[in-house]
Amino acid sequence: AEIAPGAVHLPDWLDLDQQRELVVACREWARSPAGMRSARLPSGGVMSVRTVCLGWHWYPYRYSRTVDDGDGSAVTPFPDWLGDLGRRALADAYGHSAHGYRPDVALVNFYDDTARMGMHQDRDEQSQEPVVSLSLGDTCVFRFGNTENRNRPWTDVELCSGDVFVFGGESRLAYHGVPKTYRGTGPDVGMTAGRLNITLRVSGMD
Ligand code: MD5
Ligand code: FE
Repeated sequence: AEIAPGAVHLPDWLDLDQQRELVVACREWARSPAGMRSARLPSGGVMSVRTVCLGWHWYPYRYSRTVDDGDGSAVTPFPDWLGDLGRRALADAYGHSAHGYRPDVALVNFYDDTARMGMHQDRDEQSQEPVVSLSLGDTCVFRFGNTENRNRPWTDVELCSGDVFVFGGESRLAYHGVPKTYRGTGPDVGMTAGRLNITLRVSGMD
């Protein structure tokens, strides 16, 4: 379903085996030296979401090759198979080949049922290429806003385990957030609780 120009929701795109394999991979990435961590904002606040990055390390509001806001360890590599998955998702969302799409960053976000992500734009990438979002575990409310400001109008969409959402074109710079995650709503994909979101992005850097 196209929610807005360039914003396409593909419910139940990943089968349960693919979801389980991604959960296993996330668990492995979370154990890497760069680990799952709550980013500290310049305001002094700490994000309630916990994040591990692949390819490039994101921290508010830039990318680096090493964990510059932590122990300086190397960033976990971005695996080729994840780029392949992103190209398939993009092709299915837009109905044409995406052979030129080369994501080199993944942000893996973990939400427990108290975590929230406030309305924001993703503008730290030096590329306007689409973002591919994969959801695993508990269902959340994803709030898709407008490109002007963090206020209404917005559209609330429930994202469930296995759903894909692609944000490109006019929607690439829309404000968005995650106001709610519903505890205990996910299928059995190897997580005891919470939601994992994997976003694939093109950093536009070398
Ligand atoms: C999440 N993560 O569910 C979301 C999925 C983040 C973040 O927002 O910054 O880590 S990414 C959703 C997204 C990306 C780029 C553009 C738009 C949405 N959009 O235009 O709505 O953890
Ligand atoms: Fe975002």
